[in-house]
Formats: sequence, structure tokens, C-alpha cells
Amino acid sequence: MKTVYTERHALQDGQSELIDGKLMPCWERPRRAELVIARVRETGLGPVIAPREHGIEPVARVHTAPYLRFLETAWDAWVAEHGAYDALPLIWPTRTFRHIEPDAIDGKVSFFAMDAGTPIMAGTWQAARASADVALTAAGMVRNGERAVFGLCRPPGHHAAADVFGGYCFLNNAAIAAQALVDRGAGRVAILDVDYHHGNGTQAIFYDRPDVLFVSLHGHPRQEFPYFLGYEDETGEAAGEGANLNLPLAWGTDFEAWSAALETGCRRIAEWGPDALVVSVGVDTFKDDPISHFTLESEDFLRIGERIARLGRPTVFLMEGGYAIEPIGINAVNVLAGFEQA
Ligand code: 6XA
Ligand code: ZN
Repeated sequence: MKTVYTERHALQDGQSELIDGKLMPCWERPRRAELVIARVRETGLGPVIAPREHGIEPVARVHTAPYLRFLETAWDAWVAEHGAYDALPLIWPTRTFRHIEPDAIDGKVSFFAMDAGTPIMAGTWQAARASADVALTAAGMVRNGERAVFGLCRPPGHHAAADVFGGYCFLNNAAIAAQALVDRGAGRVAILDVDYHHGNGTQAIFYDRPDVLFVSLHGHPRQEFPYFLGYEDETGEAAGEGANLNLPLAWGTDFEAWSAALETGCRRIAEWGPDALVVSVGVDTFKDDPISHFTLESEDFLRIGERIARLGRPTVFLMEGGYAIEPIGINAVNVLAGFEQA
């Protein structure tokens, strides 16, 4: 399996995130991707290829123009106001507020953010664009006939909605890839999100779409971030009714229960019959993940890849979360190796 990778991910290297009521060092850090690419090379998974620049058009198919303008200009505006340190939001437009983009940069950051865990810094826009290019390059290769390609995206994407950043995500790589597949002739695309967290951004982007099925296994929103989306009764709306399947699971879920949910999700995808599959690969379901509460073992990730392979669809794997940093390479590449061996 070929891997698409660029060192430009390291341009996103935030100082701190708000977690557990404290500003702590960011869990989402460059070393994550460095360990995954090292493992790709060590195991001989396949050639490593640089992404091709795709321009803004395929990104603008998913994200709104005001949001992209904000992301591109946020750092300079923040520096002009505060100086050169990471930007974080101050307030959220919750219930009772109006949703009008303010002029002041603090207001803008707060308007577009869903959390204070996702700092904007000097390299954020370039890193996010590079990550989207990784996803688009991987999708293009699959569209051109590769059975499967791994896009080693960083920063991740699945929490980013059309005009929302957060959960360490700025541009929704999986959504951008899925939309590109549709735009290049795939009639139906399925997105399988196996990250520990609900892919609220991906769900929201395709919620009314009949051509993109979203299936997600994740920590139950009653217990887990992002808390406000990901319930089982969210099945899609309007023309997209029936094209969204959430499989929320309780803290402490082990591989037996998790893989039963994967089976449900895979059967749904098989029935739906997509022309291509995008997999949001998070490995924060791992037992030692410091911010998550499932108990998967490293070998379980091989079984995940095997099950996905049995769907028999052209498949784009895109990296999402995983914060047990030293084993992240083993866990992520196990999914891909399991797929290859099946
Ligand atoms: C709160 C947790 C962010 C989760 C990010 C993630 N700071 N999403 O891994 O898949
Ligand atoms: Zn996650």
C-alpha cells in the first residue's frame, strides 16, 4: 500500500490546549506523524509519496468561503492584536447569542472555534492545506485504480465542519476526499470513522446528502468529547435520511463489543454498496490512550484492517487521532497491514 506524506505537517506544533481545566502541552504534536511514517518505512508497507498541490477549489467544495478566509488570515490578525503566540478562543456563541462573524480577531476565533484545544499558529494554514493535499492525493490515486492508499494526514480533520475548527482539526480531510471522489465520478461514497471520537464535522457536512454514507463508532456523547453530537438517533435529514449511522459505545468498551459494532457498520456499508470507501483511522481506541476510554490492544488493529478489506471497495485511509504516542506507529500501521494481509 502506498502512503502519501509530507513533513509540512510539522508546521502545526501548538504550545498548549485547554484540557481538564488546565492549559497543558498539546497531545496532537508532530511526533505522532513522525512515528507513523517511521513505522510505515520499517515495516515496508510500500512506497512513500509526496502530495500533489490541489489548490483551494476541492477544499472550498466542503468549507465555506468566510471560514477559509478566516483560517488563512487568522494568524496575522492575531499577531497584530496580541503578538506572536498561539491563538485560542475566549467565548463561544452558545444558546441565546446571535451567530454573526465579528470584526475583532478574538471574536472571529471564538465564532469559528468549537473548543480551546486547537491553537492557531504561524504554520496552521499551511499545515492544514498540506494535510488536505495529502487526502486529495490519496483519493486521486484510489480513483485512478489503486486498491487502497494511506494518507498520513496531520493535522487531523473529522471534527472540522463546513465553518468550524476544533478537536485538533481545521480542514476536514475525509470530507474533502469523499467530495473529490464524488466530483470525479463516484456515485456513492461511504465514510467509516473508527476514531475514538465522533466525527461531528464529517457527519454535519454530509447530513443531508444521499450520496455519502457516514458510519461512526465512538465514545458515547453522554460521556465523551465532542459531547453534543453522535447519538444513535441521528440518521440523516432530508435527502440524506438513512445515510448516517452512529454507533456510540460506553467508556470501557473492549474489542469484543467494539468489533461487534464494527460488524454492524460494515454490514451497513456493504448493503449500501459504495463505489469507494474513505476510512477515518484514529487509533485513540487503544487501551493506553491518555485521553480515551476504550481498551483495544495493538493486535486488534490488524483485525480492523482485515474486516475493512472484506468490504472489497477501493479504500482511502486517512489518519485522525491517537495519543499513546510511542505505539501510534504500530497501531496505525497494523490497520493497514491487516488490510493488506486479508
Ligand atoms: C479534547 C479531545 C479532542 C479529541 C481529538 C480527537 N481536547 N479527535 O482525537 O478524534
Ligand atoms: Zn479521536
